[in-house]
Amino acid sequence: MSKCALITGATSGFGKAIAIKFAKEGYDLIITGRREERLNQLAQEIMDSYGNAVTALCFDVRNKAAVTESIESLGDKTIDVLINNAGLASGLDLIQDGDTEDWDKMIDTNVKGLLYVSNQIIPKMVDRGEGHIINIGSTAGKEVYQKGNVYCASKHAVDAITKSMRIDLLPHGVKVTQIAPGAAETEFSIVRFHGDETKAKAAYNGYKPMTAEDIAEVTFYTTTLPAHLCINDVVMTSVAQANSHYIHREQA
Ligand code: NDP
Ligand code: 8X3
Repeated sequence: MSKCALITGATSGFGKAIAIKFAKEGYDLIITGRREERLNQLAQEIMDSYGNAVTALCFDVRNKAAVTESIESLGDKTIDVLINNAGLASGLDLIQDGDTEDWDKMIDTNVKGLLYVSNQIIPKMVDRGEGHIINIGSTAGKEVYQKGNVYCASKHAVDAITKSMRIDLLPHGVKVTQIAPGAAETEFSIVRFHGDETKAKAAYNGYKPMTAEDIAEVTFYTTTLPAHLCINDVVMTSVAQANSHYIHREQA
């Protein structure tokens, strides 16, 4: 029987690339996101191209009741791999200039949303004595940088939650992995800059950033190891980036 992966935030970027990679490798999928048309289109494309079973669940991870209802609708379907990917940066401002609506979005999505989804799925993994949770963190969860304040805090929380999950789930055979990427060109910066495509593009000027497919390859790799092995943490960047502070940009 095919294994099944649930991927949050599959309507673009990493989540979409991860869905396609897992489908190519034979997984059945549950894909989620808020943009229903994109979600259904991806589900259809994957079913047509690879013949996998794909369930599309449209919900906002910030809405606890919607998360519960959507995941309960799956009944007793086994989820072998949960990929907590849905997330965003909203704004890039000094703390004194920050917009509390941006702060709410980031904390509610990146931290509380990840917890709401995990809360629905972890108990079933514990009952089965197996499963794999992969949380998409960030280099922003490893170091803070100017104007990163609340986004960095939310990704430091993902780092801490990942480590805590691994400790709490130790007796239950559930693997817990964090993937912590640096800069990758997706819709991330367009969202961060509230739709300003010029500012978004400038984030990748002068160097070759990672692609969503790079993250998908590495994410999938962490699921390919023998049952007794777990990759705990992957920090991955483009070769032009050392960490949150150092990116080597060629001058135009
Ligand atoms: P994208 O903006 O391309 O994708 C974000 C995905 O998250 C979309 O599918 C979006 O779907 C979903 N999402 C956002 N908010 C919600 C919500 N409230 N409820 C449900 N789904 C939501 O960005 P990336 O693919 O780059 O980002 C994916 C993850 O990777 C994020 O957690 C991000 O913080 C992290 N990351 C990104 C890096 C980068 O440089 N790109 C580097 C390191 C980490 P929809 O809008 O349809 O709901
Ligand atoms: C996204 C990478 O450097 O914009 O998590 O924080 S960065």
